[in-house]
Amino acid sequence: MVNTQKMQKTAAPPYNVIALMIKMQQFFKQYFFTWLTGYSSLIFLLFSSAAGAQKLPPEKLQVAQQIEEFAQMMADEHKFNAQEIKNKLHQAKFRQDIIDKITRPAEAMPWHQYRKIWMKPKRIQGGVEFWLQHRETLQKAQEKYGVPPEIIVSIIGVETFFGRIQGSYPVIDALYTLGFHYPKRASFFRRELAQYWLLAREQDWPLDSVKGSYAGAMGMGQFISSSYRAYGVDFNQDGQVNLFDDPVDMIGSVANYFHQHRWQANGFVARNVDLPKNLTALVQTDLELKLIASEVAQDETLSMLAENNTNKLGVFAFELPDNQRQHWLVGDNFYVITRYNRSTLYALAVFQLSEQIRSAYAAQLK
Ligand SMILES: [Ca+2]
Repeated sequence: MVNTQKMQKTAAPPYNVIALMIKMQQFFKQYFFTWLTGYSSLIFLLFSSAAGAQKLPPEKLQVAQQIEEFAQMMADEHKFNAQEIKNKLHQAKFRQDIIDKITRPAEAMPWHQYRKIWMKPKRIQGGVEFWLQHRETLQKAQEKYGVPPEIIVSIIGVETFFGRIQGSYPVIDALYTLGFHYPKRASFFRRELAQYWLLAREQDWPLDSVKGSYAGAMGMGQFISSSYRAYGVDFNQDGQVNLFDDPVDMIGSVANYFHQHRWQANGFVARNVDLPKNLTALVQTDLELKLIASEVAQDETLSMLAENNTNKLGVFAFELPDNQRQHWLVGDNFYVITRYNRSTLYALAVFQLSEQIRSAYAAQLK
């Protein structure tokens, strides 16, 4: 299920001493007025040289302090051994390439470039083969969760090319890097790190050996730890939730994820529209859909946009070459796809790929 290759161990600095120094500094800060903190820092420095500890630059000291707090929280809230958590985190590797990747996601591309990554004959054909191979499971998932096969197949196709590319970053390194060295989203990734620890304990995984994406997403459907715990299902009922190399569990889990995020069976997803000039003000940029479908249907000007199988509607613009734009009217189910990855580009790519896979599948059956 998971790669059990051992991580290379590196010698850990004397972090116990650092932890003690941080505690001392916190103690001084707590019990003296602000003007005294200068003295506490002096005492801290004296103590650190007396203890023979390495002098750490401020950012490293801050990370050490955050690790200390994280380990303590894991001990208090989830009964882990704080020292073991600290040891693991001090052995985890910071990876600059992860920071580089998260600051330049594919979703920042213009639509016409982004679309090309996914709409390839190989991926469409791969989807048809995956569908044929797992026809019964996909049918079972649709019956239970109301999510059609083409959407499940498309998600697994976009995420990992049907399980073939699942990511090569140790999850612990990814979540450590983003949780302690990427302030913009540190609290999110530290929460995921806590979830990862809980998940590894539940699944009895060796913590160091699980691999995934640069953002710590795992398996065929690239579930982050909290999603794995909340939405992963043992769809083949063998006693394990295996989203790494068990397509049956993966299909059930993707369907369950969509179902829990309120996918409507046979509901409207998206349609390309020629938006009249007087309606361009409807184009929205944030993901929450703005238009109430029942009101749209009653309005004379808007009624051209009406769709029955949805509660809400939204209009998004997508960039084409030469500064051209394409407009898409979307419904609740489109919004549900953005719960998997919060991007309209992602949702439209998944939808368009699902349509292509569906027609190619139907053509192959003839
Ligand atoms: Ca299973």
